[in-house]
Amino acid sequence: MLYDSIDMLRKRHLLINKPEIIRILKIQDEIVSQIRVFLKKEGFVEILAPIIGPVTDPGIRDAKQVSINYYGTEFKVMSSMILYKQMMINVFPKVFALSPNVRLEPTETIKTRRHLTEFRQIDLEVVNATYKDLIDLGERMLCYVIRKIKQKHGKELREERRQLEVPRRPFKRYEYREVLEILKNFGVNVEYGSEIPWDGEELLSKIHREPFWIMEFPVTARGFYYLEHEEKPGILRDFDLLYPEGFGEAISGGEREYRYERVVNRMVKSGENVADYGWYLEMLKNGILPSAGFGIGVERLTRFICGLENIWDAVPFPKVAGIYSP
Ligand code: ASN
Repeated sequence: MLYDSIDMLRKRHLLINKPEIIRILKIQDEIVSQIRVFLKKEGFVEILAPIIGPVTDPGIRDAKQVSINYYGTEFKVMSSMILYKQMMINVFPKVFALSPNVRLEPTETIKTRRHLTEFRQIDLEVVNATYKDLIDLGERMLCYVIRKIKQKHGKELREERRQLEVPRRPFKRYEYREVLEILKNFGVNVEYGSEIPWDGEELLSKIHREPFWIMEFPVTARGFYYLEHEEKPGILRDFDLLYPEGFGEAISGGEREYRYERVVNRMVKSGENVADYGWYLEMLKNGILPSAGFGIGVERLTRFICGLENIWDAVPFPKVAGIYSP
């Protein structure tokens, strides 16, 4: 909307009080408030998200983690708080946090218009839940928020020229292997076992009018913390939600591996240095209940609800790969 060049993106801070940006930020305030209302009604407890720690989520595709010097020891800035929210499940049966994350994405992600290097997710976790329970929760949460935004900000959505419908439930559910077949029919070949590339995700998103799930990714495509199917070895009990109309990935989550030996095994297989995860493994050894959870990106949800071309309009001070900005 406001950008015809990267130079304009560099000067984005000077555009912060444009009516278009104000309108988006008002809607965003309501999105976050309504997610909190929804989760409170569901019995969730809000916890404070960690920002730094000895390790962070390694399952961030081609992005790089950020290290800082913490009194002479290497610490990481959170790429996601997955390891922490899983551990909080022994304290509260349902937890969530508005969690800030940093991921140094490759510079070509500027072209996807949906990647930020600093972003926030609503990260949540539920004790003794299955991935299908979480799929159900994600659908209800998304429909609730969209309904509320339509009620409270219909005027602003019209000003954005955004036609937004509350999606019909249940959303379509594909298994990963089915999605590979669909992509093949469009001439996109994805090797079984690898992540679906960004352009593949965008294509899938563009051919849908409603949000849809991709479930059961292969173990080689994801982080060590997802639970493997007992009856389908090599396949995870996990999922992504994709927005329609080309907006792409919305949610990522699944059931957790919570058994100490199996986690160590998976870490070794995925090339992690087990010694780095001391605190996490200590807690697992003491016994952690089974759980499932997901994260939903706040800026991406704002982009989808407002129908924005670029994710960087969905945050007051955007950080985009390779761009120096406040
Ligand atoms: N949010 C994801 C989860 O809950 C983790 C992530 O952000 N990579 O499983």
